[in-house]
Amino acid sequence: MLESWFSAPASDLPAVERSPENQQKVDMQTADLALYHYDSCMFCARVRKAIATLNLKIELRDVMRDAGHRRELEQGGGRSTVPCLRIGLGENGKWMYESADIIAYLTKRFGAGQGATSA
Ligand SMILES: N[C@@H](CCC(=O)N[C@@H](CS)C(=O)NCC(=O)O)C(=O)O
Repeated sequence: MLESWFSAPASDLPAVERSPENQQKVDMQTADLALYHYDSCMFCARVRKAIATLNLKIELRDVMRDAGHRRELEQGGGRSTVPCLRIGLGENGKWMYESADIIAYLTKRFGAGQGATSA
């Protein structure tokens, strides 16, 4: 079971395609998102794969390679667990933990049907 979990796709989503105008709008909407993660974290890998499938430009902040990113995560989100998606900036920023919640949030906000089509 564990093996199938590892080899399972991050989601059942088809790849997303957008017109240049819609992609530009989405890029603006993702400009204040950041994913705190690290390379060898399997939960992070699932989220990174969903981000790629959804064709999103989301800044990746590696907490193993950058102590500043780790500090931001601990201070902003309250704990060091990854993956964590920072949504928004400053005091209005929200910190979303749990890979499944992050994937569901991104899919609902940016998935096919939200100005995007499946490839
Ligand atoms: N249920 C969580 C599991 C997250 C998790 O266990 N992350 C590990 C890395 S793979 C972690 O950050 N552990 C260190 C910590 O919790 O501070 C999810 O799906 O996101």
